[in-house]
Amino acid sequence: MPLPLIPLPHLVEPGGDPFRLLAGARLAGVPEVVAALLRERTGLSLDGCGAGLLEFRLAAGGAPESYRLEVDATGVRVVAADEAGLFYAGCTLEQLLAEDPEGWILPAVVIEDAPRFGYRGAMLDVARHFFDVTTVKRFIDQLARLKLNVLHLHLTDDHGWRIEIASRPHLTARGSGSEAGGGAGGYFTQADYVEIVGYAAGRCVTIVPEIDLPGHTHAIGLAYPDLAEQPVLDAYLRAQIEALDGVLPVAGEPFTGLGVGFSSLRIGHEPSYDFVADVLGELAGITPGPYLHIGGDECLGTPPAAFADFLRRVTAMVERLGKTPIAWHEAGAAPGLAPGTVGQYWGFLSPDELAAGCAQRLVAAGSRLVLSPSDAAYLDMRHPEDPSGQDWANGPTSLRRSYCWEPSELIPGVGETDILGIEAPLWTEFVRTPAQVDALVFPRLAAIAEIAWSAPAGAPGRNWSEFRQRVAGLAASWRAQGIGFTAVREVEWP
Ligand code: TNX
Repeated sequence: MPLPLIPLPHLVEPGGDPFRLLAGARLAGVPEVVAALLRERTGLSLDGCGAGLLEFRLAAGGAPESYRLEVDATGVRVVAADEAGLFYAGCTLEQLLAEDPEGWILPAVVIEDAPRFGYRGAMLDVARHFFDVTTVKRFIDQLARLKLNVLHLHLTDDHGWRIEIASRPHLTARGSGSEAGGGAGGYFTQADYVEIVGYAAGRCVTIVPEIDLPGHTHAIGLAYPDLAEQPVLDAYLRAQIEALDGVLPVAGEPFTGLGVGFSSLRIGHEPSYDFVADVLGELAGITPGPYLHIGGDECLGTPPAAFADFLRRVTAMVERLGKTPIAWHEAGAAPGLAPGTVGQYWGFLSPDELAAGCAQRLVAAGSRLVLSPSDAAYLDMRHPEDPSGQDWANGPTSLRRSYCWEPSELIPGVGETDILGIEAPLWTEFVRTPAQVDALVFPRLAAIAEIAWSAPAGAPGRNWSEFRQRVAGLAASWRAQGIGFTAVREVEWP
């Protein structure tokens, strides 16, 4: 059996006798989150009163986030390039922990490791259904342990506005009290958001907040009717909604349906830009990370010229705030985006012309891309063995489909250096509880994490048959964490 490591490290050389981890082992230089991880998993005090040493230290010169980990019978030695490297070495150690009748052991091994992509993300949609701070922290724990380093929070949509904006208090007072399918909704105060950002930073995770604009904005109309267009219900949008659930949007009333694309901010209206400036300004002020996501998807009722005008102005505004804008790939249809805008591709593994064209135009204009191919990386698609979840993206989505794709071969003309990273979004139209989150996210997030971190397929061990075995090897750790993963039939779970 291969060692149960996901994502697969760059280099793994198994050695001789294992290290036996006992209660008295000493932790030297081990980051507090890592020490807590090891204590929590093993139940050992690791108080330094007995035998065994786990020694972590920083050394200049390595690649960002890289580490070297050595385990032999005498103990563990880690050298890392930065804090993230120390943390990831700790995550690797936790995955290596195994139990035998006498207690905990770590197999002897030398590992050298560094990520392929700098942006390795997951997304949680807290707009369709709201998830509280505790649930978000738990999600951060889970993704960080797979060496993902971005949590994109989809904070606003037609169904609700989920982040307090002090200068625009009606947004949460009037725009946060509903959800897809009905429900109480909710929102993060700025203090909640700051708490999430801090918790994430402690696990080397950057929060990327998204305010979806100019579409997906029905909830803004509940708060500031003057800023919102009337819902566009042309023949196409009506037919689309009829096919989904028949719930039509009504201006000024909470939207609980499944339709998309009917809402827009009033683009030719100057107060809209004052509003966006207030919202993005406050958000930038509480977001230490480099990115602000401004949406840009599915503006089906917005004339193309108005859409382009809006994105040009708003990407420039984000840059003036000192942040890098990210927008869904539809932004590629708009000329004149601020240089450096990042595009997020959500087309299929076999791109249609429209999606590929948008992505290619972004790259031609100097943008880099985050890849979220919806039929491989969308966590809200259902598993083959479970009827819950969406299936519009060629669903159901097997673990194998999530795993077997190569980022640099996804979109013609978009190569390795054009790719900033990979992200797996969880949209929550049908997701209400933390248990449902677990069941959709696991095990597929492990596949996405490996694509984002590990060398391309073909490197030793970097293939589907070994991945299946390594995932099975992680089940014990996931169960210990209380993760209710879906036991997909493609894997022989222990
Ligand atoms: C498409 S992906 C959307 C979302 C939905 C999702 C459901 C994207 C940019 N837009 O609005 O929630 O499908 O799978």
